[in-house]
Amino acid sequence: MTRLVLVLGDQLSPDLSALAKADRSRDVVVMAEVADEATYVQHHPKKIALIFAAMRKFAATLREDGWQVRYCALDDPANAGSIPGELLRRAEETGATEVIATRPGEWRLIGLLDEMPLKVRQLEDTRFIASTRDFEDWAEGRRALRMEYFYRDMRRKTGLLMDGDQPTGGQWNYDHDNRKPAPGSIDTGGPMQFTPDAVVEEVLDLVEARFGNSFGDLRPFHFATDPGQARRALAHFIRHALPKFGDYQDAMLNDHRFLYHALISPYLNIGLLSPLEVCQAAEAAYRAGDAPLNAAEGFIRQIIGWREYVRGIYFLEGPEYTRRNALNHQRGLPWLYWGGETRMNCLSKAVQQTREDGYAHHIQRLMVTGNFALLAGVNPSEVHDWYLRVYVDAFEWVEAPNVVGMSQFADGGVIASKPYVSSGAYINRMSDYCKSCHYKVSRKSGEGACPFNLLYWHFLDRHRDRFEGNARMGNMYRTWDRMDADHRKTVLREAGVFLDRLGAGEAV
Ligand code: FAD
Ligand code: DLZ
Ligand code: SF4
Repeated sequence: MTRLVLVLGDQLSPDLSALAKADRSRDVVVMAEVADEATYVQHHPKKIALIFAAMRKFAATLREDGWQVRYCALDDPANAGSIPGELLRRAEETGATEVIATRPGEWRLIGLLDEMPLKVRQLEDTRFIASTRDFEDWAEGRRALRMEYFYRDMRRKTGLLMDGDQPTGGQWNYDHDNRKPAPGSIDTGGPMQFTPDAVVEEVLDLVEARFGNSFGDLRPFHFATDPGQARRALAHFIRHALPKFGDYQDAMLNDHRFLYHALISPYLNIGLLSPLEVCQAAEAAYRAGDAPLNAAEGFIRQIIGWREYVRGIYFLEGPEYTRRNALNHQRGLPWLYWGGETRMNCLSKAVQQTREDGYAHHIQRLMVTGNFALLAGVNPSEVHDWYLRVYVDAFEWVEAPNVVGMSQFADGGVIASKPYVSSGAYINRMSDYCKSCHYKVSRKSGEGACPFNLLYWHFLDRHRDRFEGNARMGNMYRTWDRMDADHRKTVLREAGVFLDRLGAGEAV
């Protein structure tokens, strides 16, 4: 009996568990570009283009490998518009009554597959190093789920940067050597870019016609859209940027959007690269003497540590996680996140880059756009919605824990032991943004004071009950309490005025 094998747009890996369980001589692969997936949030047009182009190329590869593939393009008149609809249509065509799927990376789609009138087997997504079960076992009985301990287990499990049972170099983590302030100049030309071929051009025209009005520039489009290109992009990063990845991981520069970052998250997340091959390439560069240990270890930690850890949290915490709001923040997302005018240079640069590239690096996401939303008390579900919409690498399993947990503290501290908030001083230390800003980062209050300086203390003051007892935050409260009482009043008043103006939709 023929079975259907579902391959989603972020499951483009030849070793996908659903394909491994299927039989290419009798089963039929179903792939579909569908309106429901393309519109459940208004994705960045570059993200839709990347997924559709990579899906089309993956379908061609599967056919070459002997699979029977029923592929439905978005503009096919027969398109049922949703994944369940397409499965039902193909079941009717083929007489199949059973679907083999790899569990999707989002509760929404898992639920839709569960409710189908066909038998759907949702298999573990084995493209991750830790299964959801492994993570549950690790989390069981622990009071705090700190990434660092999980990461050490992943090092032991993979053998990456291990010498016997000891971490290479004697330490698990070399962060004390990392995170230097922004360098004066950058000696890498940025990520590898690919000229669109005929398949990509056709998709770009389709996406332009259907989604051209969404936030985000579709063109120029330079992403890799098949595994061969993605591997070249990885090799380019390892050679040209990895050596300084650790040093400048947290730096931000007006004129250098990518610094020493890899720009491989979209490729990892849709299956063009595997986490293990990426980490093995970084370790090989270290072993060959081409990259220092702090860089290789820092990079590998992001992938087998953070990436695996946030996925574990997403599935452990359940479908309600995205609705958490531990700090009861209720403000609407300010218009400046959609490109509305702002004189804050750091935010303006991060949003502009996001619109143009569908990309901003980690510290821009965490300490600029995320920090500001948290300080301003924006409703975390609106923040979550924004991040899911604007980044090419955004899939809920990875986006939600980073936004709801790490960046907005809306999970009450499951991921972060304290909120990631900072005044303008941090942004000034790590970037050159403040030099060309309308506001003065050195001003704590009064005309032209940096809004981050005002909002930082406003945040701490309004959440005093919750955070004063936090061992990592006591110093901040002591500093605040030592300030002159009139200065404190002025700061709080000015922060309040700023927030009122923000709420009224004024350009700030
Ligand atoms: P690099 O800085 O070069 O890092 C290498 C790789 O490490 C990345 O490609 C990524 O796979 C992994 N990585 C690094 N940090 C994380 C992390 N915190 N969580 C998971 N993986 C990580 N990443 C996404 O893939 N999708 C998202 O939607 C996403 N949303 C984020 C939202 C916020 C508020 C924050 C703070 C972080 C978010 N991240 C997300 C994590 C991180 O910012 C991106 O993975 C990274 O910026 C991707 O760019 P890169 O490939 O150049 O990464
Ligand atoms: C993100 C996305 C988009 C834009 N379009 C499609 C699509 O048309 N067909 C498809 O199979 N998958 C698409 N995806 C990826 C899914 O939304 C993704 O599998 C889920 O969000 C789970 O991660
Ligand atoms: Fe951002 Fe403040 Fe610096 Fe301006 S002065 S760039 S608002 S941190």
